[in-house]
Amino acid sequence: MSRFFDQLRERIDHGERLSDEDALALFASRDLLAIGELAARANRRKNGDRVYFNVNRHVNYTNLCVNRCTFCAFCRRVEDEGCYTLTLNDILARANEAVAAGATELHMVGGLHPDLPFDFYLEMLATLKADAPQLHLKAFTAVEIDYFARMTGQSISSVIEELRQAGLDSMPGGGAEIFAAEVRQQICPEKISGERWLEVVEEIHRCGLKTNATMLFGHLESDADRVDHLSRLRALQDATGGFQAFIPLAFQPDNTRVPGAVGVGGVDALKTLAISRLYLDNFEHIKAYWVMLGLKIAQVSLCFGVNDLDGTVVEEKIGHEAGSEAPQEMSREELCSLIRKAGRIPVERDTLYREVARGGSDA
Ligand code: V47
Repeated sequence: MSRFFDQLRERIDHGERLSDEDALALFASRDLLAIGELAARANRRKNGDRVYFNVNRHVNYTNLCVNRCTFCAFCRRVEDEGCYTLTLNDILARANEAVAAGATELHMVGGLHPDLPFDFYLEMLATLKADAPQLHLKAFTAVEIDYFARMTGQSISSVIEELRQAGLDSMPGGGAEIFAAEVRQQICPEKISGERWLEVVEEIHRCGLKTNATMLFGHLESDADRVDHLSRLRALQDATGGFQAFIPLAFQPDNTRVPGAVGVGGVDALKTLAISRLYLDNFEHIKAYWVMLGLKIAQVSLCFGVNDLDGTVVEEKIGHEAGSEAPQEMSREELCSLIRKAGRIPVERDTLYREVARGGSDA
C-alpha cells in the first residue's frame, strides 16, 4: 500500500479528520480497494458488523411540480400525460397496506404542486396519524418546507411546528442535489440554492426534527463539487447534530435532460460511498439506496463503509422513471439475506435507528 494510504490510516486512527485535500486525493486515486479498506475500518469502529435496514413504504403523493429540474424524470406539468395527484383515500389505502406488511415508516415526498393548499399536507399527516399511529411519518424535504413557507407567508419554524403537530416525525434528505452553484444552475435552475437548503435544514434541526442528507452524483459535477458538498454537510452536522444518515444518490439518466450524462459506474459508486464514510466522521450512518445503486453494488458497498441498506420501499417512481433496473420492492427476508451473504449481521431498525424486535424473526 502506498505511503499516502499508510499515513492516512495512521491519521484516521489518531482521530484526525480528513481535509478537503485528502478527499480530493482519494477521488483522484485509482486504488479502490485501499479506499474501501479504510472506509470499512472506519465503519467497523462505529457499527461493528451490524447493517441496518427498515420495513417501510414510499408514497409519492403527486408528480406535479412547478420546477423543471433537468435530472428529474418523475415530474410533470398539468398538461402532461401521466400526471397524477393521490387523494387522501389513495394515500390512506397505501398506509393501510404498509401496516399490514409490518412497516414502521411511511416515506412521503412529491413535486411542488402548483395549487394544493398547505392544509392538504396538514390533513394528510393528521389523517394518517389518526389511522395508523404505529407508522413513523418521514416526509417532505427542505425544498418543500421552503415552498410551504413562501406559500403561506409563515416562517420555516412555524411551518415545521404546524406539520409536527399534525403528525410529521422526521424528514428524508432529498433536494440537496449538489450545492455548487454553477452545476446546480444547470441541473435545477428553479430549485432553492444550496445555501438555502442548508439554512432551512439548520432551522429544521433547531426545531428538534431529525433529517437525512443526500448528494446526487454522476451528472455534471466535478470531484471538487462533491467534496464541497460533503464539506458543507459536515460543517452543518458539527453545528446541529441533526443528520442521521448520508445517502449518495447515483444519477439515473433515462428520460432526463442532462446533456452527456451516462450514469454511474460501479467503481465510482463504491468510491463515493467509501469517501463519504471517511470524510463524514460525524455521521453515524452511510446508506446505500439500492434503488439507485442496484442490488449487487449495494451489497458490495457493505465492504466499503456502508452500514445501512434503506428499506423495503414497495413502490418507487423517482429512480424507476429514470431507468433504474432495481426491483420495486425488497422483502424483509431478501434484505436480510443480502446482508447475511455479505458476511454481516442484519438489524431491523425504525426510522430513528432503534432496533425493532419481532417475535420469531430472523434478524
Ligand atoms: O431529491 C431525482 C433524487 C431524490 C433522480 O432520506 C434522482 O432516507 C437519481 O431523497 N437519478 C429523492 N436520483 C430520493 C431521496 C431519498 C431516497 C431514499 C431515502 C432517502 C432518505 C431519501 O432523488 C431527489 C433527487 O436528489 N433524484 N431524480 C435521478 N434521475
